[in-house]
Amino acid sequence: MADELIKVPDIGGAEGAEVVEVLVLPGETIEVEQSLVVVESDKASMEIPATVAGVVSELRVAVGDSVSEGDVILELATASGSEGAQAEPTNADREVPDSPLQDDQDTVEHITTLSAVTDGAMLIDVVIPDLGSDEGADLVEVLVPVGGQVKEGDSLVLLESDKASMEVPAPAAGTVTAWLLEAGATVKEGTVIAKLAIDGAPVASAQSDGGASAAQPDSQPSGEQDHKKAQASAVTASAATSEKDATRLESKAGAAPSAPLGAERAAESSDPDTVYAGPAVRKLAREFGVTLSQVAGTGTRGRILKEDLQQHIAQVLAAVPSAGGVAMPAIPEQDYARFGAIEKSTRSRIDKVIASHMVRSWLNIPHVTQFDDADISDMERFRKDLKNDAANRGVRLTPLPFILKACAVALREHPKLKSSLAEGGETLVMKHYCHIGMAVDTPAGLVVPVLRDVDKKSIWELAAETAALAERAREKQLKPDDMQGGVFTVSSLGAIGGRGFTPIVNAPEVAILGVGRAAVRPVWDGEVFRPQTLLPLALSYDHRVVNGGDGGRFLTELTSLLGDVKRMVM
Ligand code: CAO
Repeated sequence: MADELIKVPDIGGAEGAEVVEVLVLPGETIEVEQSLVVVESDKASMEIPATVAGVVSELRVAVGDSVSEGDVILELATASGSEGAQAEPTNADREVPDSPLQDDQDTVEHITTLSAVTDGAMLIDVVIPDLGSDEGADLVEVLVPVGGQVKEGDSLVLLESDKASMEVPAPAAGTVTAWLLEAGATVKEGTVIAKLAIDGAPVASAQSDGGASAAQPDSQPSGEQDHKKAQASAVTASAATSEKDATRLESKAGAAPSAPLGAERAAESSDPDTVYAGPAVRKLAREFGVTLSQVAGTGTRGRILKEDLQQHIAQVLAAVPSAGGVAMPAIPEQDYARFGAIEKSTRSRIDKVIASHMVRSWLNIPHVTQFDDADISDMERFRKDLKNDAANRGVRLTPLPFILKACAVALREHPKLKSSLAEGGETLVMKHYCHIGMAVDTPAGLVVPVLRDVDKKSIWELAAETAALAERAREKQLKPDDMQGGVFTVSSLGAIGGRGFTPIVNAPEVAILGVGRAAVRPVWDGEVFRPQTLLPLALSYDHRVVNGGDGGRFLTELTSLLGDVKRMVM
């Protein structure tokens, strides 16, 4: 081990640049080129990177300090000085060994020794207790910053495993002097996570007034004064940084599925100073009027990158309705494992495409759904009479081809229901063809192949074609062309069951028919109840194009056609 001083490099001749952020903590393992502090001058703002890898043994600057070229930023314990320094994994990247940081025993000892020798403090290790399993747990949130004072039993960190979430209490009252791990690390029973200077023992930050933020280095003996000043300011810097760190950990946890506590705090925090982001990002956020606490950071330890901000702005813009209204609030993520066993699977491409298509239709189209029952008693008798004929032709004759044919005829009479809006709603496109989409339930998800020229085809042709298209859909044999060009959609859940549902219009179409399960029901004919086979129908339409009168007339026409199938061929 050797100590290396990291100094302010040439920062463009700027004298007295201000330290606006300290990005590392004492005890933290850092890589070559990792940003250590951010400084800002009249002329520029820049992040100062590490020239060697190692463990931060002492911070020499704090937020608000003024620095110039050559000033020492921090002291780094390196493996063998700068020549031998290699990029080491960060804590977040490192798999924590069974025994507390076994692989880094030297490092831990070094940190302990440094603290003990320089402060003369009585430091104890904060160790992960028995977790009730050998699996280990994720450290999801650090609840106390460096310099933070705790009472015995106060929670220090939040852990989460597959089975449980738990807080680790302070083993004694005292001051947290260093965190050895950070959020994202995996811990097991025995892992040392922090150093605690127990009450009554002197620590740099506690010696003056017991607080990390009000150290009074002037009261120290003169021989130690400079060092203590640096030490006190280092702890102050750590505390300031760590408050940010705690906040960004909270923000990160808020974004993660597993920390409602953090989520609440992140939502409450609107103080831009407690957010972990560089000056360039802050400037950009100011320009766009973005509250940085609402942006999820994907940089090291949750640092907000320029790309995060750009993505946030893009998402906000996408969520803003085109005319007035409010942005749609996101549904908060949940950690379902907290309530019981769960299993996750990746959604199929079809599922994801359909989901986004549904959201688009649902959000863009003012939906109205109208219901009616068609008396298909005659149609069902006719269909059953044709059973043998169908078997001879090798087709299965279900109600669907009749429904499709009836729709084609009704659409001919009511063409508005097969139109589409164009040019931002300025134009209505009327179509002189009648291709109808048919929703098919497949193991891979919902698909909607399109039958061409339904108005020109016979019931037999439609029966053969629906069966063939449904089979190709289930075999994943459909081509993109098979699913394009529809003017109207029929979604039949009749074989599956249910009396009715409100289908979502398949944009840019303006109407869709939902078909429920037919059943024989008693219907009053003015003198007696007669049994009728009733087919429940639900017509959803885009109210920008189709009004209630149009919808009602179309549905009446449709039920009438299904009630008297001879009319379909007229
Ligand atoms: N009422 C009562 N029985 C019905 C019926 C209805 N509305 N519709 C169909 N049936 C009967 C059929 O007559 C057939 O019985 P028989 O063989 O005794 O005649 C049986 O149910 C099975 O029919 P099917 O499902 O094989 O054929 P279909 O032509 O009715 O439907 C298809 C084909 C592809 C539309 C259908 O299989 C399907 O996938 N439907 C689901 C559509 C869907 O998921 N929509 C929801 C979209 S929104 O999430």
